[in-house]
Amino acid sequence: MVGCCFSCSLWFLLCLAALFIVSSESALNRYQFDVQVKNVSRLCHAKPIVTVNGRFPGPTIYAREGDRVVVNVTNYAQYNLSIHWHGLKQFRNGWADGPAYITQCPIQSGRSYVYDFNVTDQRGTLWWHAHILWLRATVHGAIVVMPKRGVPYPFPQPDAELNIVLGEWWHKDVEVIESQANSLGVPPSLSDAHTINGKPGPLFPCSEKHTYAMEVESNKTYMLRIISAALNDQLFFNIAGHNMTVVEIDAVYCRPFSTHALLLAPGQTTNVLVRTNQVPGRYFVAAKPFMDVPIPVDNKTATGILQYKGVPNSVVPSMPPLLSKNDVGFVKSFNDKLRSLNSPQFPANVPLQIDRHLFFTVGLGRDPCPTCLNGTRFIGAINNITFTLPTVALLQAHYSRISGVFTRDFPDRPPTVFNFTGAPLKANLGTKVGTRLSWIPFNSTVELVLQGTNLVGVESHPFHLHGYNFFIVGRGIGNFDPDKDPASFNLIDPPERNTIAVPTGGWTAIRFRANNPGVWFMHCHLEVHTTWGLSTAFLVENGDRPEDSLLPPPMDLPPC
Ligand SMILES: *[C@@H]1O[C@H](CO)[C@@H](O)[C@H](O)[C@H]1NC(C)=O
Ligand SMILES: *[C@@H]1O[C@H](CO)[C@@H](O)[C@H](O)[C@H]1NC(C)=O
Ligand SMILES: *[C@@H]1O[C@H](CO)[C@@H](O)[C@H](O)[C@H]1NC(C)=O
Ligand SMILES: *[C@@H]1O[C@H](CO)[C@@H](O)[C@H](O)[C@H]1NC(C)=O
Ligand SMILES: *[C@@H]1O[C@H](CO)[C@@H](O)[C@H](O)[C@H]1NC(C)=O
Ligand SMILES: *[C@@H]1O[C@H](CO)[C@@H](O)[C@H](O)[C@H]1NC(C)=O
Ligand SMILES: *[C@@H]1O[C@H](CO)[C@@H](O)[C@H](O)[C@H]1NC(C)=O
Ligand SMILES: *[C@@H]1O[C@H](CO)[C@@H](O)[C@H](O)[C@H]1NC(C)=O
Ligand SMILES: *[C@@H]1O[C@H](CO)[C@@H](O)[C@H](O)[C@H]1NC(C)=O
Ligand SMILES: *[C@@H]1O[C@H](CO)[C@@H](O)[C@H](O)[C@H]1NC(C)=O
Ligand SMILES: *[C@@H]1O[C@H](CO)[C@@H](O)[C@H](O)[C@H]1NC(C)=O
Ligand SMILES: [Cu+2]
Repeated sequence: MVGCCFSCSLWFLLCLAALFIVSSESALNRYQFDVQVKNVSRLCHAKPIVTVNGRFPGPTIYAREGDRVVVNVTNYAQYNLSIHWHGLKQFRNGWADGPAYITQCPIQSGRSYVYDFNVTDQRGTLWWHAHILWLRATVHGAIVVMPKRGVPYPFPQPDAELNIVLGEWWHKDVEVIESQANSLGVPPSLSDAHTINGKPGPLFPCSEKHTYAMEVESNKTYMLRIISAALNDQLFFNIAGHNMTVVEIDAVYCRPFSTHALLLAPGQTTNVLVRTNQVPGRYFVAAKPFMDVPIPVDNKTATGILQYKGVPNSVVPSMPPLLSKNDVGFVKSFNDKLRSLNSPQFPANVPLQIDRHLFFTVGLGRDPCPTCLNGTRFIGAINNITFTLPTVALLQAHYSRISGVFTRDFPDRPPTVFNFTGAPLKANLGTKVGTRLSWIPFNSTVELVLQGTNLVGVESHPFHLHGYNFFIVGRGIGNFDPDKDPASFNLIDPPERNTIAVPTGGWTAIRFRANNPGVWFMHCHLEVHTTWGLSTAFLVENGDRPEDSLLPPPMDLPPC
């Protein structure tokens, strides 16, 4: 009896061990990325664009949680270039993060660099993109991190999965547009189309071949992995006749909820389940911008088609009800529904004791520019500091103790307190220009309030932090009140993500534990604002132990 029990439980333990071995086995996923120029045709025009492996969008990276990913990026284009793996935490491994002049010097024409990283403790939909100039307009693609083998999703297993990458398309060369706008100090021209998997759809001319169609079978559940690779526009996304169940944001499972539309800021990802339970037919899928202030925006709608199998192409698809450009009511209710799953398996480890309180004003301004059109140029600033990229990568300067590249005195608070979101201050206030980093001791808990400003106008700024996810514990309209607002923070199940849109004329409070040593860029993910200097970086110190310290740089790290 005892023996039997013993052998039973031994057998059980062996089984468990076998299971553990199976689920902890990690694979090596190798990719070759040839960055090359290719002539691509859209909207009746052909133009050369920078691509990876000649594809637009580029190839998808597949991995499982725990895997190692090795990508040999070879640059055959005329531009210096680097690639960022957006949302991958790159624990101790900033060398593989990718933002040019932050964690590495760019890969020069004709050279290669091997990005080598582990996908640790995260799973879901992320993406990769060029992180220099405006090259990410065409140099981007999906990253799909599957759960460990044998570990199910915390929601019903979908019958199939599809990736949907939203983007923006310009007739002209984006690099010409960017450099002309910069030399004149004015905003660059708006995109000419939005795209769904690289295609603008039939609302645009010459689009017969340029419409993304996803064929589906009736009565199945599809998981759509939706990525916003747009440069300057936040996008609504919906499907005619079908609701979506949101299950994941920025590669973090969330509390599921049903919705008829989504909002994605540039850089964000959202996984949804769609049940194909409608009359077999053809249904438009639409992406159009959200903009709640009178700032010019590319207001055109990209469409794709959800096509039930067997339905002929002659059937005219039905259009979903389009949200109005400034539907702040929808945006608020959508954001209110976003919560962490906060299950025993996926707890929301929100920092409760805060070591460091940061208050950053984020917004636009104007600085003198004698050579510009109006004698001034648009700038972005955080705490009145306009970030300038160095000519030596910050991470290398930090690791090799090269002095004179940056200072670590980024202020915790703005120099002056004013009515941040009050009447527009049209005056040319000017900013300090510099490469100043916010210095954070290892493993500190940080609360950062991002406060929008109205120095030339209010606007929603989607902020992205490299190296970390963070919890969005609070947000509001107007000025953050440090005495009153923390009382309404959600410290139980706040959404966790890597990119968050600070509301127009308002603030957002985020929390994270600084347990990943290195230099981590934080910036507005509107490319136009990053270009203007709406960015900064955190310098997170090493811990005491070797395993809490930055790894040494790889041998092939590109030189400047
Ligand atoms: C791209 O295609 C257009 C139209 O077919 C053509 O005029 C142009 O020469 C091509 N450019 C290159 C670099 O192949
Ligand atoms: C990366 O690719 C280039 C071009 O194919 C090749 O020359 C180089 O040897 C590769 N690097 C590694 C480490 O495989
Ligand atoms: C990836 O994981 C392997 C195995 O644990 C380890 O040897 C390697 O150093 C890790 N690489 C990085 C870049 O963290
Ligand atoms: C430049 O100045 C003119 C005249 O004051 C004004 O109308 C225009 O809007 C300004 N342009 C920009 C980009 O600020
Ligand atoms: C889908 O399910 C509905 C309801 O269960 C059923 O009426 C319909 O026939 C099914 N359609 C197909 C194509 O199986
Ligand atoms: C979508 O959800 C709304 C609100 O719950 C509901 O009224 C509507 O009937 C749903 N539509 C479909 C096609 O299920
Ligand atoms: C889109 O913007 C253009 C120019 O900014 C404007 O003329 C047009 O009326 C707008 N269309 C819609 C549907 O808002
Ligand atoms: C800030 O400005 C807004 C709008 O002009 C005004 O409603 C608010 O009362 C001002 N707040 C303070 C503290 O002055
Ligand atoms: C920002 O800094 C500039 C230059 O030091 C100064 O003139 C300006 O008053 C400051 N603006 C604010 C809002 O603090
Ligand atoms: C970071 O701090 C937390 C809370 O004090 C502690 O539990 C954890 O072990 C620390 N992590 C490291 C790597 O020191
Ligand atoms: C590429 O980078 C190198 C080294 O930083 C620099 O000398 C060169 O001018 C850059 N080329 C371009 C086209 O920007
Ligand atoms: Cu911005």
